[in-house]
Amino acid sequence: MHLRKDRGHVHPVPSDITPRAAYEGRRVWLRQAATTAGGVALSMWAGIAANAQSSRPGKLAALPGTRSAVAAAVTMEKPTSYQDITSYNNYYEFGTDKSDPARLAGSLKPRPWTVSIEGEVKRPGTMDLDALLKLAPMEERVYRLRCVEGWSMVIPWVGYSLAELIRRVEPTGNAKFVEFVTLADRGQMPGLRSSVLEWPYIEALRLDEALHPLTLLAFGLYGEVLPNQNGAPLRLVVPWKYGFKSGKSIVRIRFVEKQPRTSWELAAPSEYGFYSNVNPKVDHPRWSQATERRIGEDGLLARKRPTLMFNGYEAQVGALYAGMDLQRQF
Ligand SMILES: Nc1nc2c(c(=O)[nH]1)N[C@H]1C(S)=C(S)[C@@H](COP(=O)(O)O)O[C@H]1N2
Ligand SMILES: [Mo]
Repeated sequence: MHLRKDRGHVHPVPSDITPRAAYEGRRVWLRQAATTAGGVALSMWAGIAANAQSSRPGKLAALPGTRSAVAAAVTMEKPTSYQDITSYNNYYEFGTDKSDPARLAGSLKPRPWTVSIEGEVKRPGTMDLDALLKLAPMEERVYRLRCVEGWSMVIPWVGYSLAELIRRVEPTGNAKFVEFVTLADRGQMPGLRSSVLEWPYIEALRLDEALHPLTLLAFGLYGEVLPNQNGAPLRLVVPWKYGFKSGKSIVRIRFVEKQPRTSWELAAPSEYGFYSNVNPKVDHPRWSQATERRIGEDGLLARKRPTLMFNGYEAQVGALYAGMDLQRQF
């Protein structure tokens, strides 16, 4: 399990994305935030963000993000190491072993890239990656990612709220759900030879979930563009749902009236429901969901962590599910 650096990544150079002054300016801001009034929480936040940035791995093009306006976007937990985040992956288009994506995703070409916006919107069309990178200011958001398999990580993502994009394309009154279709190209993705899932990989959210400010369109992590194995050049991150709701390498976003059939529902409807909210009280049919193992804390003495309702984001997202029976709509 190690990163291959020898395959040609064709990522943007930093100057394509954010003027150097803005990047440098953020460092100054961070220093000030940590030293002037502003309280313990702010300086703690700055400490974490500065950590994430000072340990910028220097492997891919820089993609810095500024402090997120979404308060809950910052957890106080220590980010998982870049090495673990980029070598222990689920990306079935490159194989089903955790080490397959890091080993094989070098064949993914994240540029040029376009995303097609379709369905119930007033402004459908094709958006180029460069336009998407400039659409809204990049923010750093440290979110927990909890996989349905029972492990978790803490990842310093870079991106902006999906709502920024949704507002600009103006959904019609008929748009009730948003479907995310990800790349399925046999030439780039050896895992497509397997029929473990139906390709392309499809995920979907209710429109109000998609509009929630915590729902992130991510373009980077640890201050750099996304490594291929983490879903370059752009992916979804829905922090209160199991990891599989966060589709990688998105090529199509469709606004629809009826609830879409998603890949995991099609593969195993009794195990993976549409909502897939992290919920310690609803077990997977084959295992408990009450606890989780934090990647990087393995070993004999590692304690299991209790899994939190909505992955710890209950205060922010609980209202979206008021009145729903979450045992039935799991
Ligand atoms: N296109 C695509 N997206 C995907 C997957 C996948 O197999 N294909 N796996 C999902 C699952 S199960 C998880 S847990 C997360 C893992 O993201 P990470 O590898 O960046 O930690 O990606 C999700 N997005
Ligand atoms: Mo997962």
